[in-house]
Amino acid sequence: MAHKIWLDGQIVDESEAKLSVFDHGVLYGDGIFEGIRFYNGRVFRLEEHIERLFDSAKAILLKMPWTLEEVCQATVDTCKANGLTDGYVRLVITRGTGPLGLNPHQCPTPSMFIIASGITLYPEECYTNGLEVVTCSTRRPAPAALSPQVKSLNYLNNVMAKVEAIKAGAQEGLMLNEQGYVAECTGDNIFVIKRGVITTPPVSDGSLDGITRQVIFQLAETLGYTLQEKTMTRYDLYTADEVFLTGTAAEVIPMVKLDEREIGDGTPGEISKKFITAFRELANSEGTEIA
Ligand code: PXG
Repeated sequence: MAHKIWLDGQIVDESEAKLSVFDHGVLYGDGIFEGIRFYNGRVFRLEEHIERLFDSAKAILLKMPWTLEEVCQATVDTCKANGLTDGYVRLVITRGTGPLGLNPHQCPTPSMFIIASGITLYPEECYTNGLEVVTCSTRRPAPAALSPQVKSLNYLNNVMAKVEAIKAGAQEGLMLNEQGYVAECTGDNIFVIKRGVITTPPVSDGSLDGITRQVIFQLAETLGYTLQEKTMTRYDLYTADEVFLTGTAAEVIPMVKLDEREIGDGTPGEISKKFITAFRELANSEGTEIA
């Protein structure tokens, strides 16, 4: 069935949801996005995602013509218009239409569109058997070049890393920062477990401060695990007992191999499994009602 798309205040058919070729989102990747999951008729962590969207807008000097509440409502309305109870909502805000040339001040009106659909990052069996990952030569750009906190429409860096991973026969790629320390995967944050202690790189090492990453911090407290932020090299991953990845699209997924080294015994670890279960329970039990 064709999607119903929220576009600049109206719900339209997918075939009618069109942008100008002069939109700076298309011409320069000048814009931002969010990806949010909804489970059981409820949008998970809606406010957190929309607040991050507004932070991205502020960072790129994009003045939002909608309030936070209006964007939350539009997100819920799009899920409802598509008759979905479970899926993935993708919000995109572009700088809008303007003449050729970088100057964003010549684009008076930003555009927003919202898609409610589904997303599958990895085959279902990877959630039970674990992911195989390779290190990419494509580095995460320095935070001083473009902050990884801005969810911008410039994802080529991550796309190229993903291509490397696929070419190597892996499902996901590990991205290092310019100093060679672990940053994150192409669309997921990373958590490493050694002797019961959970470690994740600080976001200053070049990762997005994922909403799912924050859920893991919360679950670690509930489940009684020590969680620390520490700069890591690949050695820390090769010698870990367990590793798992997190993201809205990815959810929580075990990683069992990196660069041909088995992590732990090469199967998803017990602590990772506890987090996967706890995440699913939480995601299915709270959120903003769609109905
Ligand atoms: N790192 C990067 C670079 C991301 O883009 C995450 C981590 C996880 O963050 P959250 O807040 O989702 O826990 C992301 C998430 C898509 C898509 O097509 C979006 C992401 C990842 C993969 C696909 O919408 N962003």
